[in-house]
Amino acid sequence: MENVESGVQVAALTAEELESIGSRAGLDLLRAAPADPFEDTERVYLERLGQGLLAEMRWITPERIRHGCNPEELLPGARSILIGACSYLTRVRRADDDAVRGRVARYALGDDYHDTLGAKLRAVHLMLEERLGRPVRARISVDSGPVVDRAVAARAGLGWFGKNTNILTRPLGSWVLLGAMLVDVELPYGPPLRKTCGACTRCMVACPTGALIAPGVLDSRRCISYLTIEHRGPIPRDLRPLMGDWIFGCDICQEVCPVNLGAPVPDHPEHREREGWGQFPDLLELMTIGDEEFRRRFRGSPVKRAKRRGLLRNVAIALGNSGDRRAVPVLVRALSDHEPLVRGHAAWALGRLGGEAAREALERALESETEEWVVEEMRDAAAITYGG
Ligand code: B12
Ligand code: SF4
Ligand code: SF4
Repeated sequence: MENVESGVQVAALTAEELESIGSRAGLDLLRAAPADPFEDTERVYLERLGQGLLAEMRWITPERIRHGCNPEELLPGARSILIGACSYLTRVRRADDDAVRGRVARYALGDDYHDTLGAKLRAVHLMLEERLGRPVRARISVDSGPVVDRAVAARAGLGWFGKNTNILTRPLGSWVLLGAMLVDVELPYGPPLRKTCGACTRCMVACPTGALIAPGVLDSRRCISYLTIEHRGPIPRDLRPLMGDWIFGCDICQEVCPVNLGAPVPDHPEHREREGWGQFPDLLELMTIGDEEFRRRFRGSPVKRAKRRGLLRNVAIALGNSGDRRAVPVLVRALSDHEPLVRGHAAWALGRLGGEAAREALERALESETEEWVVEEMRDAAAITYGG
């Protein structure tokens, strides 16, 4: 089953067989790269961290970066890293009604991919052991693990780095999620693709917050995806109007990408819209959900990462940006939410929508509000309503 060349075990497996194992496991693409250290990635990553470009994602530490860029530290004896990709494009239809709706990043419509991709990689592991006829030591890492998924994908020739920092693949474009598995066997490696974005800068121009500050450089502090998913506290006021109707993640820099044009829609069931959720959810309904309903609706979904307070914070901003005063009653109710984060952003949204009902509610809420920054939000919002 294996050749032994100069002390290195080389698996007798072709690239086609590897691809076929991937597809039997439910992956759209599967490639392998040598498990050498990622020296350039480590340098760039540490630089970006030092420049503050990774915002307040405190779990990204220098130690974690060093660890993730040195496969030997993650799996002693690692020879290869497998990288699997799964497209999350599904068929979606926007309801033909006049509800106030928000927008959700496509990757977050279905089940949590940490679970689904992890299960597919476990299946790859089993098939690999069966095909090689020996135990294979492996370590799986999907997203939240330290492995630098995109750098592995680029090295393995699965895709290339776009200026929006995403990995672009053929024919699935950047609409793919990645999962990695370190193994202690050599595998057939695809050469890195010699593709680049050329002169295109569409994503950089289209980003509403100017988060793509240079080709391939993202300032997370300005990225709507970061703000709506990872950021824990109040969202900086100057960025709120720029967030438009995005309530969880953002797809703009992928929607405008020409490489994504005409990408096939595999419609994997695990990525389809979940009940009570979807690409264009009804914001008035969402703004009223309680803790229990949040837990029920988003169990096993990527959305649970934002927690109820984060999601409702985002919904309040989108309602404020909607310019639709039908949102006033739910926002007024949210002024007495048990979460200060929700109260503060509901106040901001009411200030933006304006009108007498909004003003009266803000003034009433000010009488009992105790949280200092929320008081400030309410005061400023009430003052704005006097203007319009
Ligand atoms: C932290 C994180 C985020 C952060 C920061 C993202 C970022 N760009 O740094 C936030 C929360 C903002 C985020 C957002 C999103 N994320 Co995210 N995220 C991650 C995570 C956990 C780590 C990424 C990381 O290490 N960033 C640090 C920087 C330094 O890495 P980098 O940008 O890749 O750096 C490389 C490039 O800059 C390149 N480079 C250097 N110089 C130059 C110059 C040029 C010209 C070019 C082209 C490139 C280039 O080299 C660097 C080193 O390799 C990974 C999972 C993982 N474990 O890897 C997912 C991951 C990158 N995210 C993913 C997704 C899907 C998203 C979103 C699309 C979700 C959404 N729709 O809202 C957005 C996309 C936003 C964007 N434009 O990047 C996917 C990407 C899949 C793909 N096709 O690439 C990943 C791989 C998760 C997964 N396992 O599938 N994410
Ligand atoms: S995800 Fe949205 S905010 Fe972030 S870089 Fe892309 S377009 Fe900009
Ligand atoms: S929009 Fe253009 S520059 Fe941006 S990732 Fe796509 S091809 Fe590259």
